Amino acid sequence: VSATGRGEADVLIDGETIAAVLAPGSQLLGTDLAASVDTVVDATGKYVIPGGIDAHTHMELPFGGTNASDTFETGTRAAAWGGTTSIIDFAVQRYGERVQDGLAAWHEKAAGNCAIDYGFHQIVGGVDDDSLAAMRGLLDEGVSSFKLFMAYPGVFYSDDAQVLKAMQVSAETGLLTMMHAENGPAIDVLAAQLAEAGKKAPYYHGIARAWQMEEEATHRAIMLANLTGAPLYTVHVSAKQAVDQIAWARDQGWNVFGETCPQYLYLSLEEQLGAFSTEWGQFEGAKWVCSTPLRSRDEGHQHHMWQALRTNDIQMVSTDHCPFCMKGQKELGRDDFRAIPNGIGSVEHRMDLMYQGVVTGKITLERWVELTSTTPARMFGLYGRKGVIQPGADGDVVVYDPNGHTTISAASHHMNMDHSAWEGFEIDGHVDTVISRGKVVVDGGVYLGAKGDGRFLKRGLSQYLI
Ligand code: DUC
Ligand code: ZN
Ligand code: ZN
Repeated sequence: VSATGRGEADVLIDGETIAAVLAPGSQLLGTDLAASVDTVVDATGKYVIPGGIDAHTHMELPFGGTNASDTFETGTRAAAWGGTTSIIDFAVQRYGERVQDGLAAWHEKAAGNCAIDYGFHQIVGGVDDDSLAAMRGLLDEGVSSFKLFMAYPGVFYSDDAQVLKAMQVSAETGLLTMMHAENGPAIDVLAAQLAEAGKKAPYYHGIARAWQMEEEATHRAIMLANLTGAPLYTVHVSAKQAVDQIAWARDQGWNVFGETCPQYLYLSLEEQLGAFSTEWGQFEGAKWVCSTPLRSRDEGHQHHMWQALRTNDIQMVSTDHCPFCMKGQKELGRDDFRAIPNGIGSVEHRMDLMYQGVVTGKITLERWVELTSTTPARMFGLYGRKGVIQPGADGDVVVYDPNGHTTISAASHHMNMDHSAWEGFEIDGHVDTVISRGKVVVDGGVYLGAKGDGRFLKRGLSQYLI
């Protein structure tokens, strides 16, 4: 299955690279193919797809007074288990640090530790003359996108003047501007007022981060991008009103794109009320505290988001994998939702969760591949090497069994988390075999990968711009 169609074929991988895609039973150089190769993976009755690309992860992110609980080693291993063979993680520059130092620190964390290939976006948390100059050198480092935050004052936040200046560099260099679009200063006032009124349970995280805060910031980002000529990619879109802003901008013909995450397609704010427990508002809701927040089930965001995936108003699904354990991490906010580290871990489940959209008739098989692999490759300058099964591409291939079955649970997942935001979710389908640059890393429930197999991906400019 590719983004453009489906058919029966044999895939020949030579070393790390796809050598040929052949009609079934083909002869190669006069020999019977199956008899002349070292390893045969029988995919009869199963789907053969390009390895997943998760373009939004946060391994080891220092955040909320702690570090995201997956290291590059544990997080990329879990990704491999789930049929993802490349990640793009976010290197972080904080205010007062140099961009070059932030990027170097991320190389140090990842090098020699990854099970699968990895690239970086650059978070620029302190836009000033020095960082603007450094951004002009990012493409030479193989980093073709940077992320700004309109949220998190005092942590990663950029004000409008900083956003404007960074976008001017984006327009000049072709680097893609990725935006966390929420009005942080207004959210922080609302959050403080809720806490002051004694409303401190996890649920109020989602109340403070109202959809108006996402719609407004998305619109502002779009207008600043249009003014400067910067291409804009809005991360983790959750509100239907933000989707509409992106759709409107795209209707103008502008280079505006949007990504959503599985949590916004399946989970809702009501989870934070303790929908899976008996007592409303109890702390279990902290498992689902992420930003942008889960939206209210009754407001129709999920239905709208699935529609947007069909119409290409939203182009990609990444996880925003940012795992924290309940014990010692999420529980930092037991007395106040503002101290709960924000994030959900899903890097292992994205391919399975999005396949449920195929099972339930919301998207086609081809769209599943496009949303999870081919578009991420095109969007972030990896296409040809990644995101497609064709001669010359890296041998990143997943065999997916549509008749398999999985129940998601913290007891069996491979992420370094003591709980799962998806506990008990029933998955129709199963990742059977995962091949990463020609090496079988997952084989029917057996892990054969190794730390250090993954290499840094130098990325080129986005191939998705008009
Ligand atoms: N959102 C999260 O949920 N976690 C990390 C950062 C972010 O923007
Ligand atoms: Zn973000
Ligand atoms: Zn993120």
